[in-house]
Amino acid sequence: MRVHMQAGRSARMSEDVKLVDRAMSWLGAYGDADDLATARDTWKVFEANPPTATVFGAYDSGKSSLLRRLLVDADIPVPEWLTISARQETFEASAITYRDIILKDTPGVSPGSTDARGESHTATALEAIRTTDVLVVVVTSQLLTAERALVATALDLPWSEGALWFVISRFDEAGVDPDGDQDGYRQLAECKRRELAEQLQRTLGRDLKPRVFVASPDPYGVVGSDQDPDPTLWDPFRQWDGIEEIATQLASLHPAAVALRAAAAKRFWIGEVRDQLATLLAQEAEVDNVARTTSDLYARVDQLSARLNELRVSAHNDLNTAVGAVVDQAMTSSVLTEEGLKTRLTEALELWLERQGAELAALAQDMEHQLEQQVARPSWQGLKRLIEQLSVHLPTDDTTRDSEGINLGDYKKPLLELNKDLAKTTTDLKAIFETKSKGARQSAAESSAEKLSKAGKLFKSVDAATKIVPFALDLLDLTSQINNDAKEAKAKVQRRAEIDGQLEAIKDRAVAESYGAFQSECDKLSAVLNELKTSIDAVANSLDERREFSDSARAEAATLLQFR
Ligand SMILES: Nc1nc2c(ncn2[C@@H]2O[C@H](COP(=O)(O)OP(=O)(O)O)[C@@H](O)[C@H]2O)c(=O)[nH]1
Ligand SMILES: [Mg+2]
Repeated sequence: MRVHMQAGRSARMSEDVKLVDRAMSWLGAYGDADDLATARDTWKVFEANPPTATVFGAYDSGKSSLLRRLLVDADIPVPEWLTISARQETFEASAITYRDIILKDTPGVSPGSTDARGESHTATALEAIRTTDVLVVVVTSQLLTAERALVATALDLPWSEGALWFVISRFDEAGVDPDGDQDGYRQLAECKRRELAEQLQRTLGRDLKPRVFVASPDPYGVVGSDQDPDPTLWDPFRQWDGIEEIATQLASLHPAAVALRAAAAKRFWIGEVRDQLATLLAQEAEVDNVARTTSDLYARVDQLSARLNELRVSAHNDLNTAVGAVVDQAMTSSVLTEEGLKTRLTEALELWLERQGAELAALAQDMEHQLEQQVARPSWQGLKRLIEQLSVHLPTDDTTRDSEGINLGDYKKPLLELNKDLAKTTTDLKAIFETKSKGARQSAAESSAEKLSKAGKLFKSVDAATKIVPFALDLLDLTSQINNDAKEAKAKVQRRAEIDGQLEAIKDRAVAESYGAFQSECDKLSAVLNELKTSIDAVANSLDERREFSDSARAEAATLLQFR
């Protein structure tokens, strides 16, 4: 029988060791490196301790009184920090040696507390119970009240048998005076045990099988806040105050210490996994939000690209029409001078430039405006926050080998790269927003306010186009000289056709060169839009990778969190 029990226990323990290894690997791959290092330190310190029992619960439930009672009964001096009061008196988690084990006191939790002190008390208590072999949840006969959700979170871990205790304390105040009606008192105690079991089942959705004690550490408050009371003061109540049973159970902790400690290790590391996973999943919502923003942004940039392409086509058509009208007029004109053609052509090009330049400027301005709006959006700020969150704890050295032989660097690398990637692409994107949208604004300002100098550039192409005009006019002169010669009528028609050909060439050249200059302005804007698209794509890819990372973190954690 004994051999069987031991075999069962050691199988459970090696199961615990395997789970601890897997939890550590998971944390190496998906958790924060600094947090993991801190957890290792925390665990190492605790590992050196004797078996430890920690009291936990709402303030005023009688935690400190219970510890004092145990110490005084065992003739151990009560430390100065162990104070008893109706006020919130315990400020930090402190430990004291009790026989061959350690007892830890914790500040009372005050859930939903908005003041900083209450919050820090709760945090201190939660931190203290991460490292304990036995958790002693102390409640009054009201059972779990305001602290219920908080206790539920603390208990959302694989509690092994014997590691979780409840003390329904201050029971002399529960409603039946034990001195007058001991049977009634016992019945009420049974009733409360059942009620507590039901409450836990309801709250946690599973049966943790805690050991439940019903006790009164200081019946009727006879001792009150005395630090150094005479234990005989409690003698009249010992047969019903339930303290003896707790003391006996604490005394028998030591033989089970190894198994309890293995279970505590499992709980500790799985608790780390649970908390790190929660952090990852909290970031997931932010990632989704940012992903929506990036795809929205991509669509806007795409729209701007489409508008730019439309503008290219319509500007070309407009230019053809404008230059065509001048040349058509020249073709049908009987008096064609170089100056006249030049002036008309320049005029037409100027008007065209004014029209299409304004369109281009409006587009550039719109682009700048839209990008500015995007960057101001809360989800974009969310991206920045996300980057900060993800990179704030990144270790500088990613090749550290830990003492137990697990190469954390190898696990950490993908996350490290991913985060760097995300951080880099975002910086890139931000740089583009800051410099390129300014560039767009500049070119927009140029095309509207400094249109003259711009137009000057285009005039060069007008000059180039009209360079062939003198030759055409020479021909025209020749034509007019032979105008009266009927015999040369055929030649006249032929030369007129040659002139028309020259004019057609002027038209093509004016269109091509003017449009070329406009096109290069459009190209600049196009380049900015394309660069934006590339960067947005990179961010979107990083976000996708981040999501895959969270998904596999969740999937791999599932077996570790199976106890739920
Ligand atoms: N009637 C009665 N009062 C108790 C008992 N234990 C503690 N108290 C009182 O309950 C109050 C809170 O006790 P304390 O141990 O400081 O609770 P803690 O905040 O959980 O540490 C104090 O006023 C104690 O005197 C008990 O068994 N019976
Ligand atoms: Mg206290």
